[in-house]
Amino acid sequence: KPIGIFDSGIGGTSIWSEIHQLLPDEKTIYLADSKNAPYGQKSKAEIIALSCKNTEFLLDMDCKLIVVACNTATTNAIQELRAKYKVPFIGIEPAIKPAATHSKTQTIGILATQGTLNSELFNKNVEKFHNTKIVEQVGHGFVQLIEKGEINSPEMTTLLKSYLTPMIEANIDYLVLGCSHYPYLIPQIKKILPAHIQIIDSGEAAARQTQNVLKKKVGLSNLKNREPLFYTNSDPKVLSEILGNQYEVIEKNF
Ligand code: DGN
Repeated sequence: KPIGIFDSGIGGTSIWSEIHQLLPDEKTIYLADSKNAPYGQKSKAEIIALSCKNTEFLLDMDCKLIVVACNTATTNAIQELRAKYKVPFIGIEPAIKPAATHSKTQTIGILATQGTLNSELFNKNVEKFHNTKIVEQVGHGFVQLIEKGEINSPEMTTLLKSYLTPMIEANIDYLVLGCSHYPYLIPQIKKILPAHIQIIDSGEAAARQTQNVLKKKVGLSNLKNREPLFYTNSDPKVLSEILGNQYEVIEKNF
């Protein structure tokens, strides 16, 4: 059976690619709910409803495990998803722990959506690291630009500079990317941040956790056809481009 992966758009492909690299024998189905992106400013109830809709689409395709490749959906809806459906769910959360543990300046920066930074799950996690100063910044505008394929636009550079400059001034030595869209901005971010500031995202950890759960609970794949499938309810071109135009993208109204 396949692994199902969804995000409020194309950003979760950053998580998909880590999973695909670590588990090349697994068949994956990726669902981009770009029509409803961004989830970042939606209410908790709306995020739960959309996450259920995405999950049901993937369950109809017989997925054995679901990866919620979206911090906003994880921090707002994963408890409800786990309570409602029988399959295991892997979520992604901002990697505060490794950043706070390794920070020498005891100051770290986090970029995420409003929905993630406001969530109870995120705030409970942050409370554990009260010795670390956490400079929070909502990535207003990032998801919309990435969904339009404008990763390297001058507008993006301006936004990045305005969000990162106060973090540099606050003396952060780790920057946590708390949204699955943001790893696509790493080359741009590296041009702005001084070299000693480390950037952390959650992709690799999510892939390792997926592997563990498959081994312990669900079982590894024995499918012959492992070609990944990609679905979107918006313009397939943008999803196709972010995947390096290597895969066919299926447009479906869901
Ligand atoms: N990719 C989503 C996340 O990780 O939070 C955010 C996208 C959005 O809908 N704002």
